Amino acid sequence: MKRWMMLAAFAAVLPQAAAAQEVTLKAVSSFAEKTTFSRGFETFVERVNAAGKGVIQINYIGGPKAMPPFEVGNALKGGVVDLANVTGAFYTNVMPEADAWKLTQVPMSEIRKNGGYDYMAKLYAEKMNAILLARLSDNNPFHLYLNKPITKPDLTGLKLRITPVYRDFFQALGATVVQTAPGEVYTALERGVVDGYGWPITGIFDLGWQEKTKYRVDPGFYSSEVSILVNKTTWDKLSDAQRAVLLKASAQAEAEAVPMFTEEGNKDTKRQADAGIQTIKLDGENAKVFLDKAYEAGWAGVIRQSPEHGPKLRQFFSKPK
Ligand code: 173
Repeated sequence: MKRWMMLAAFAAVLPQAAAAQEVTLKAVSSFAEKTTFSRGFETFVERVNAAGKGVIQINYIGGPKAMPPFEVGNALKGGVVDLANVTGAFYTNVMPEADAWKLTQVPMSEIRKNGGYDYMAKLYAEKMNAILLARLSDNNPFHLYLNKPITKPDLTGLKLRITPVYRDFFQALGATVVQTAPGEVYTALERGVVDGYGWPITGIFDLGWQEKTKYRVDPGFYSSEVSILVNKTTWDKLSDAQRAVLLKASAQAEAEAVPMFTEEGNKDTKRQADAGIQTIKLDGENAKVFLDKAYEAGWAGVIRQSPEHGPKLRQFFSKPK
């Protein structure tokens, strides 16, 4: 009898024992390894691997050499990878609403409180089988970089490299657009295939684009979003202890995003000037038209792609009136 009871007790704890074993998650970045928009994620991986010994580990397979950026969303959804460092613009095929993150005018800390995060979380679960763990870039405006000058918010006659981030805005100002992954920008500039490109204030030095860039247009617009996503099936299987390691490193990473990108933005602004990139500063009424058009065309694009959710997201993400 005693023996039987001992066996039963063992059987009862067995599932927990199995769950308590170390698990290894596979991770990919949609930006090149060790560049501006991968660094926050790579720090996250290091921290998880240090804190998670015997509990949870991350196997980081790398950047676009491991997987093309525009395929990362589908790979995460299908569980080909468990974790991804990726921006919404790269997986609009899976979840068009994710591109709306670029339009946030309030910080993530506020969106986590005002219901915006919860609203998006439902869409991530339903459309992508995913959870957004942490936003790693914020307070990081995009800019238009050019090799031909402009004097007003009119891009007629210019051919520009884009992703979904810039498509509606640049087209609304009259540009012709061509979508490429970041890895193809240098060659497109070198061959004169494009007259310019959209990119945040930070990171143009990572792939040498300063060599092929004459002008940056100010003001910047929007706020770049790159986030850590986890596959929800993977997440649901983790133990509380395993989740705790990921959650702690996620909270730390998100808290660091704004101060880090504010500092990096200041540094790269100066570095661009030092590299001879001239600023085309639209001012007064021209700047206002440029920015108004950016948000108007941006939201129109999101709402066109998602008439059901776009207007709700606009309420959560916009500056309170
Ligand atoms: O490739 C891009 O221009 C892009 O969409 C993006 C988004 C966030 C950060 C950096 C680039």
